[in-house]
Amino acid sequence: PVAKGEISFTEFQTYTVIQDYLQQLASSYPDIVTVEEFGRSFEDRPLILIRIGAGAESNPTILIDSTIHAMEWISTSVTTYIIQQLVENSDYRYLIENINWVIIPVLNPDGYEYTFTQERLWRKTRRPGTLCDGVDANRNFPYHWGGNGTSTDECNFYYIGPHALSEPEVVAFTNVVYKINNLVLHLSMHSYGSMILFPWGWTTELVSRSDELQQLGDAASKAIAAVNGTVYITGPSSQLLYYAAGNSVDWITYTRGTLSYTVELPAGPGDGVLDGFIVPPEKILPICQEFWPGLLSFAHQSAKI
Ligand code: ING
Ligand code: ZN
Repeated sequence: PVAKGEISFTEFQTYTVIQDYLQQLASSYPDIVTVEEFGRSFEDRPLILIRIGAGAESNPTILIDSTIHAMEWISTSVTTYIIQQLVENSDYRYLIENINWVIIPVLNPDGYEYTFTQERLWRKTRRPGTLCDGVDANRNFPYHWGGNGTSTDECNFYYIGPHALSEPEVVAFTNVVYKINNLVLHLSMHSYGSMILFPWGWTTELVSRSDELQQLGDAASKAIAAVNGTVYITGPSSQLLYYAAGNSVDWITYTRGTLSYTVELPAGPGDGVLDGFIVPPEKILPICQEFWPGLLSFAHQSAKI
């Protein structure tokens, strides 16, 4: 356990702990940090983002969202670690002087809370259904909604919801995106598979900036591998992983043309399909630390600094 307002990477943290940490950063570093409620979840939890910046409002913006899928706890840890480094490690002052950061550590707080209290491997939102509850919020975006890699069965992992944008978390996220000027990079943090994926999820056709997306992804994965030898493979999600229409990265690429990636962090050690989501606590910090140079590479290249 950590004291109120503090964070640690020796264990996974609840949404309350993360919110308290962000509020603490906002009060300790008021010149560079603001914390904002950008909406409410289905169960009325505050949806929280942190803005970090020490330069011009016109600086390029990098957007990171995490934990749209409840059980992918390592993504919450890595995103919180990124926030900590940007705010509290003065070595990286240049990153906040030259880039504005918008970071959402937990986009699906209802599901996240549920994984701590009821069902460790819950993925979806907590919207009640008839037979089964929850919507896959990463199939609920309004671009090729209901296409390849999705399900209309509410009991399925990849259930698209009653209509596109049915989930308040997705609506709130799209509204954040619409308001960002000069968006140069978006990362959506997931687990698992050690992959850096770019569009499209809905088709295997090539996306328009695919050479650039491949090059930045390869550079990031090289930087990550240099730390402990962990290899992240890079390529289009529909070719490397599976189809996933209606996801956030496809939608941002379509609406903004921004470089946008899904990051699949490393798996836990189990050999079952679902065990991969269970990362032992002692692996949290190494996974965060090895990802950090990858983030630096992405930041330098996308913002040209
Ligand atoms: N993976 C992503 C998913 O939503 C993905 C993979 C994302 C594929 C976006 C294509 C586009 O299924 C996990 N682990 O959730
Ligand atoms: Zn996911």
